[in-house]
Amino acid sequence: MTPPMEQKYMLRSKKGQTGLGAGVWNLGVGSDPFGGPVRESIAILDRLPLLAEAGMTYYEAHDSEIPAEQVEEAKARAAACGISCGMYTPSYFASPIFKDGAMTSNAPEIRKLATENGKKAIDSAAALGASTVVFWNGREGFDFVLSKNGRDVIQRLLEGFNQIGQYAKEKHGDKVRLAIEPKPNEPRANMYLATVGEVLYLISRLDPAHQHLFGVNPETAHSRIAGLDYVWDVELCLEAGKLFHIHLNSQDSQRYDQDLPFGYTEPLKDLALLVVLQDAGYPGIIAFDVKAPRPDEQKDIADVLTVSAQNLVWLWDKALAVDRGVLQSLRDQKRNTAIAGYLAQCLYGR
Ligand code: 3MF
Ligand code: MG
Repeated sequence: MTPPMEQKYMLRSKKGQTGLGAGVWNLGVGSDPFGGPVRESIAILDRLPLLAEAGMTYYEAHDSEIPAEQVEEAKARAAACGISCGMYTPSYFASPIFKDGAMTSNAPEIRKLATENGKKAIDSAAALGASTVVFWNGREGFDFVLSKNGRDVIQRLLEGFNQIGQYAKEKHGDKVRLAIEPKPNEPRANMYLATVGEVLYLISRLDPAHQHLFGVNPETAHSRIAGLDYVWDVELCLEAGKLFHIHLNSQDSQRYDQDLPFGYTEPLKDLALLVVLQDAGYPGIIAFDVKAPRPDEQKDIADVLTVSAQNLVWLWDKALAVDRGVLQSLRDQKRNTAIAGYLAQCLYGR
């Protein structure tokens, strides 16, 4: 299953970028809230060749993983193994300073720091050659109602993202785009920007001068944790012209965030998702946000990526073979159940 060295997974007949991406954080030490590391930590830049060997074309990293001072070194290391930075992102969750939020903190100095980190991340992304900066809502949220004024929170988010958008536009033109990633809970009991719909609403309120720079990074597991359908969430982004990036994984029911390999829990819906992406001609990078499971051995740490990539490539080819004429004709005949059957035939049939 593992592709030979240098061989990258590519999506056939895809518009735009055909290679796959994954986060350096995907290859972690296996810790969870109940137990510390079970594997030796691999230095961040040493993870780049592992991603390349797993068939990735792009890597993704947080500012806490590859800080501004390491950008040149990261570029050289990535070039040496034939991958490049597809997405860069400020961490609004790791540092204790953001324990009660970043842009939505009640403390003005924390909000200022969050905005500054966002601007710095845009510069680092540009230096790394990444065209997308993702803003995950991280610790933006509340565990207790009334601990923040929700109406102020919207104003703070608008203020922060407007400053960041203006900076991106002035400094880099349209080169770096900004994608907000929603999540409904974890690490907070309740998170602001919980869903794709909320993110699109926020974007609609941003200054029109740089609103076009903002889009969405929907993640499979995050929609499913919210009890929402991921295919529809992606369709919503596409209709709005706001699908700027994508984080694929899978999620075993509506519980804590698992970051399981793509294609594992709901392959039929994943097939439908790929039909939607193909029909929309989505040109961006398809990236995985998965987590090497705690029981996996160090030597097998990249299995989570090769399993995801193999599932994606297989499903992508099956999606190309889905006869759109058959789908349309079943829709015309009002045979909704038969559509589910046709998809199953494309997935499991001979
Ligand atoms: C958490 C996530 C994050 C974001 C990342 C990129 C650690 O559930 O999905 O991964 O994807 O911070 O902004
Ligand atoms: Mg993610």
